[in-house]
Amino acid sequence: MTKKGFIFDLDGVIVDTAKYHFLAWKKLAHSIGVDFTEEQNEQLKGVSRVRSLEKILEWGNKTLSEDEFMKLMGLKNDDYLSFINNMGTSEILPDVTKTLDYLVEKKQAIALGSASKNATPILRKVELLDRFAAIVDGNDVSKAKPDPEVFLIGAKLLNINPEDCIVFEDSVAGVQAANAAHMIAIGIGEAHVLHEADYVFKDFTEMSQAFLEDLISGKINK
Ligand code: B16
Ligand code: MG
Repeated sequence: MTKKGFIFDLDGVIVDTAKYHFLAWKKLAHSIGVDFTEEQNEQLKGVSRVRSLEKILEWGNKTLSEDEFMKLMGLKNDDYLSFINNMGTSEILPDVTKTLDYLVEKKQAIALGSASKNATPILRKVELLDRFAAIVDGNDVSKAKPDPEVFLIGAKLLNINPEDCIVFEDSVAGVQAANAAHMIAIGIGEAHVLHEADYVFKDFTEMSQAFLEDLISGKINK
């Protein structure tokens, strides 16, 4: 049996940090007189920090000097980290730990593939860092999702061919990145939003052990 690589996105798959990004971006937007809604926050899922601020400025018709831009990014991240500091294991999304532990028990290779530059401290806070053989995050990539770079680096670090990797993603850009990497794309969220994924589950409680077993055995492939 060919060894498989399982690559997990972080925000929206393992933990719901979108709510903290929302609070931090809203405070920043208001500080420069720009409105910021939950709908707009949705559009920032899976999007890098730099690109997120660029989008907020576009929506508010604002321009900033390079210095102001960098300063605001720093302030946003400080705010975001103040929420992260209070995170604990109770914030892990349903059945994520069960799924990770099953894959560990089955000796599968597991990596993280996230746009966040705060991935390692978040995984440490929720006590899941030890489940991952490789972490690829916003500090390691030069091209953002939907570019496949983040997942291809993950496959390389796991020493598994991309075609033998399975990606769990909650964002449209992330699903597109998995497809571009020729990996099995499993959407976590709404089927009508993630329609480009090979399979979609509302969350990990809906994913059976038999399905995971079929991924491991290769019965399910791209
Ligand atoms: P940071 P993911 C993404 O994480 C978030 O979905 C996105 O909203 C955020 O802007 C991005 O990380 C960067 O996060 O500011 O912590 O570097 O979904 O790719 O795990
Ligand atoms: Mg995500």
